[in-house]
Amino acid sequence: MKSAVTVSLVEEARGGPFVFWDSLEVAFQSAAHLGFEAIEIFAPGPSAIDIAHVKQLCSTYSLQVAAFGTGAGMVKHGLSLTDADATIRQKARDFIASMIQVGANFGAPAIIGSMQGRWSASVSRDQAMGLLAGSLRELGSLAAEHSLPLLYEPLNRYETNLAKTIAEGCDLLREVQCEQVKLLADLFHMNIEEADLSRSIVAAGDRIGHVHFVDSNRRAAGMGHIDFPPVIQALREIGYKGFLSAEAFALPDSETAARTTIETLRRLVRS
Ligand code: LER
Ligand code: MN
Repeated sequence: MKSAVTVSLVEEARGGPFVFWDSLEVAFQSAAHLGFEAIEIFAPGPSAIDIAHVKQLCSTYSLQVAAFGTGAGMVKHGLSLTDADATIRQKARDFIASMIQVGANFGAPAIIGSMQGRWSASVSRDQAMGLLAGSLRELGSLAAEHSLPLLYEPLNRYETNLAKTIAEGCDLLREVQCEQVKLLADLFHMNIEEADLSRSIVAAGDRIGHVHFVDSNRRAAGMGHIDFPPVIQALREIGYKGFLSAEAFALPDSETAARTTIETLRRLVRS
């Protein structure tokens, strides 16, 4: 398992669950100094990523890009894959497709979290699940062309009413029928929705492709009450080799949140 830490470049998301905020340079420098292996980038959109510059940072600081978040499509532009309006759904797919193409420069997958949207009075649950499955299939094939996974993230009940648990995510992936699409297990959302974090991870097995590593209160791992050893044990049991990526509030500040995460990780991986 590899360590990663998030950076947000999206001003509209300020105060959200990202560790670094101020610039890519600061995030890369601090992450490298603390001993992280990768950075996960939450960017305003494809054009906000200067590919040559990010490649230069990766090489200067010997860091990988773990993944690219696509939630800015929702936060900045109000796009979602399950919107009632077909034009908005198409723009949502185009936005994610261009983030997949940006990620391909770094071998980094795109994450579909808040861009999944929700069902509503104008789009029934069945319709929304069908639209989501279709988009995941289409975008999963694009990711496959770049030999990348595509990460789908179940979210807690306050953020979506589509797939909220890892098991519901697995049901959805069975319908999608595209091996490229993997689940993102965010421990904060799981702490709200799952009966047992470790059992859910073991049941999903190799469907899990990424982990948002964070505590119960969405602060850095070690600042809340998740019992991490059984979670790490479950990930070992399924042979998980991907990233444990710190998607947590910058509390009390970015540096402390990042340091606490890496210290918790080292303790867990050593034991
Ligand atoms: C949103 O709550 C979240 O966890 C993000 O990773 C989704 O884009
Ligand atoms: Mn997350």
